[in-house]
Amino acid sequence: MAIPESDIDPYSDEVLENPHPSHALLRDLGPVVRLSRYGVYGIARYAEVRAVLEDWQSFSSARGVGIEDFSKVKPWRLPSVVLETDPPLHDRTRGVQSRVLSPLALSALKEPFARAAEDLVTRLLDLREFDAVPELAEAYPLTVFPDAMGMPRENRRFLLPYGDMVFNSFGPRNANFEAAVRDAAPVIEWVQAQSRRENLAPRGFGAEIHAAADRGELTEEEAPQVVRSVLTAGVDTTVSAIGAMLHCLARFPDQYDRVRAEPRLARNAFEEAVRHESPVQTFFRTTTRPAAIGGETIGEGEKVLMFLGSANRDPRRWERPDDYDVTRRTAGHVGFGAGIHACVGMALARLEGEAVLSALLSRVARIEIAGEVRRRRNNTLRGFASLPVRLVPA
Ligand code: OVM
Repeated sequence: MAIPESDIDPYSDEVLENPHPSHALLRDLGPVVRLSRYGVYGIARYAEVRAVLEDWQSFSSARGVGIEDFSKVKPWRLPSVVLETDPPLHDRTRGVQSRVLSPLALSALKEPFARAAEDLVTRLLDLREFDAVPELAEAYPLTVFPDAMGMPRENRRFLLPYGDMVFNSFGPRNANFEAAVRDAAPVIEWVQAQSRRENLAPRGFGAEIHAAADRGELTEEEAPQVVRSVLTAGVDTTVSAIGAMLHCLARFPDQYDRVRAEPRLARNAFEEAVRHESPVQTFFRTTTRPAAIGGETIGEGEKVLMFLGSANRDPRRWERPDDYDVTRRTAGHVGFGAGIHACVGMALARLEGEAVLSALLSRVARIEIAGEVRRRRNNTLRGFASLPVRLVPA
């Protein structure tokens, strides 16, 4: 058997706008496909994506989780000491984040997050019709997340262009990347500065990460890098996930009714939105040795592109994969990844998603699309540039 080839360009405007037809083609070609445009392998089926995520020994992150191989091309920014590492370094840095962001550590945030969501929904009900991207999907994380980090009030919006740039950088150096770098240039220094101890409040995730350095768990140099990692990964992702949830609930009104009838489903409704949309669409690994994928073997030093969004809609794994179903058993989806690099902030993301939806349920009878929905173009993140909605009061 030979590994099939495809000239599909996952980073073309057309595919980024609507990746689903290309994902289906890639899945049907085989368990692993050579993507001829970029000289990398692509994996679009659920079983193989999951297997690669769970085998860090063969599929390394230390040579970058974007298209560039750090052993061949100098990384364009200081590599993340969490995302772009393997054990043992990864386990030490990740361990600090993991304790700071654990479900138990976050339980104190449930109340303030709920209150912030209720306040926001009160204001949005006054507006009635608005663009849900800036007014809700961005507004909510941009309030609660920097508060929880211990950041000052000023310039919080700077986190958005920074994240946009980094998530673009995992793909090729195309027009999306170039534009994002231009937009983010003025905020890069600010983000670095926010990661330093003296700019973080004495209580919050930032201070807790720096405290780990006092205990010898991180070096003084690593601590701000571990904070930077959280700042980079913590906003654009939840913006996209909350946007996806609103889009789903507006397009599947019976599902919104279902959650209203049983508010305990709010958590799963958010989770299902993460599966359905897969805000983080792709990440790469690099093979450390010849590695088997679905019966084929690829050599050492190859870049492997995992299509998380495709895995999450693979009909080999999911029934009616394109339906948004708030009662679906979502366990096993790879929207947050899997294995040692699985999203360390997922409990925080879930808390945000659940708080937003719970606040909507009691006051809003229906969410309607009220204008032209426009997708945002990013090499890694799937989200919206604009999502006009109308809230029908309960
Ligand atoms: C990091 C980082 C950046 C972007 C995404 C991410 C999804 C992590 O700097 O560690 O995880």
